[in-house]
Amino acid sequence: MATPQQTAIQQFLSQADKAAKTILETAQKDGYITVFSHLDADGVAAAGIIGKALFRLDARFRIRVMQWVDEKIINEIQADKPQLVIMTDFGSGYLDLLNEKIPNIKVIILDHHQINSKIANPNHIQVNPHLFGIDGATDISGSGVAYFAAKAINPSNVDLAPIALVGALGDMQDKYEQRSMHNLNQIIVNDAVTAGLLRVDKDLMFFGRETRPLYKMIVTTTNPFIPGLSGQETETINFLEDTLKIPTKQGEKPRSLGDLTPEEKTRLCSGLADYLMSKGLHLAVDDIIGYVYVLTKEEPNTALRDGREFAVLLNSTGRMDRPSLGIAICMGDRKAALEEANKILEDYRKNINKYLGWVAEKPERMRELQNIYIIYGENFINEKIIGTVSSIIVSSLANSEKPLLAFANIEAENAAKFSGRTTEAALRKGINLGDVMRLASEANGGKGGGHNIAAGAQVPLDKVEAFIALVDELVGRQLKGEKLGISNNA
Ligand SMILES: [Mn+2]
Repeated sequence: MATPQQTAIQQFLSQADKAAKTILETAQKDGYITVFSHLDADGVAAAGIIGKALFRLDARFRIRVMQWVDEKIINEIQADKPQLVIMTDFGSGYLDLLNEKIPNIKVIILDHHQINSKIANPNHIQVNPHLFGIDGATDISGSGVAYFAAKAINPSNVDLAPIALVGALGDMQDKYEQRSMHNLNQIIVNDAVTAGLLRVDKDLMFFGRETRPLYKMIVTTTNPFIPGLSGQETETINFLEDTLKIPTKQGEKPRSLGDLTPEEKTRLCSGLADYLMSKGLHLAVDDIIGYVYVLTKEEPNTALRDGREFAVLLNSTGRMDRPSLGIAICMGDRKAALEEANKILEDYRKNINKYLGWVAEKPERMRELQNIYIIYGENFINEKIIGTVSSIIVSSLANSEKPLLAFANIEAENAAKFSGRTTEAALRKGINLGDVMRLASEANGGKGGGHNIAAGAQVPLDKVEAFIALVDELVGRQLKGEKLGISNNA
């Protein structure tokens, strides 16, 4: 007997098969295919996976990356009349719009976001885990859905499994025990390991294991914050070199965590555990250890070697208006594309630091309301980076029950873009930010939605204050245990 989970997976895979057949038929008839994808790490990875699969089919196609499905995309589709449109990492939130504007165009939607419609148009084939009761917030990402479609097109596309994993890491789906993956994501991990492209290790969870000097990684860690070492360069180097006898350099070159021998790693782990204990910290060593995903065919000491660093690199290309670089890397380009992407990543980090400094500078830039925090990014913060800024700031509010919203203006569209993040504490209280953002934006002439933990919305500029007030009220009602309307979580 199949378990309910196995049955759901089977149904999901046969839906991916259906999408694959349509893609194959279109390519065989030499039809023109337009791919639209979302501009975050997951969306860029999804576009790379589908791009590679189409390239291998010798199909005629082009890829466009954007923030959301809107009238501009629809107008473009109506003008170009491609034989097939593929949407990756978005689309399921726009079924009504597609049905209203382009009911006769073939569209394949490879998405993991909540589904907002009950309309079934046979021209619009949707592959989405929510259709089968699989959690799209944690168990598969947009690039994962694209991967299963690509694998159904041709089993040789399993070599794209590491890219699908990178997308899932970009969407922070490593939410299971010790940052492991689950369900469909675990199948992707297994595929990648079996193909000899991935190694899953248990290791220290500090970010930057391949590209950052070991001592720097410890100096800059804020999660966990290690008193006496975090922020203290000399102390950290002494701790590593003298106490633990771990050289921090090889010749002139600083060593990264990825460069350590297994013995040195064991020494580092137990050394850190002893150190934390001596400081009276209740942090178990298990709290700083988790699964890391090593892309074994990538060069050591590059961002592509570690799944999480790879995701940050892809995200930066999307956010900095260079998604084609990220897509090229996912499709196999290295050398020049990688060099260029590293520069983009550097600029991206500078931008984020600039924004974080700006928010901290004046209290009115981050305001505390009854039930939420709100960052007034207005014309200062780039709307494409607003989500990253709210993710970083919300991580410092972990014990607060108030979700965080941030917004930036998009003057050209006379609108404001909101990005919302829920804290762990708020999540435990039953906050579903996706519902809140959808209801509050629709009541104010905008649109929005997303997951319980992360959501977005766009509203007209003159409705910003009304929208904020309604979000504050709706969150307050959820905190009191009220269910809001009907959830779209199909
Ligand atoms: Mn996604």
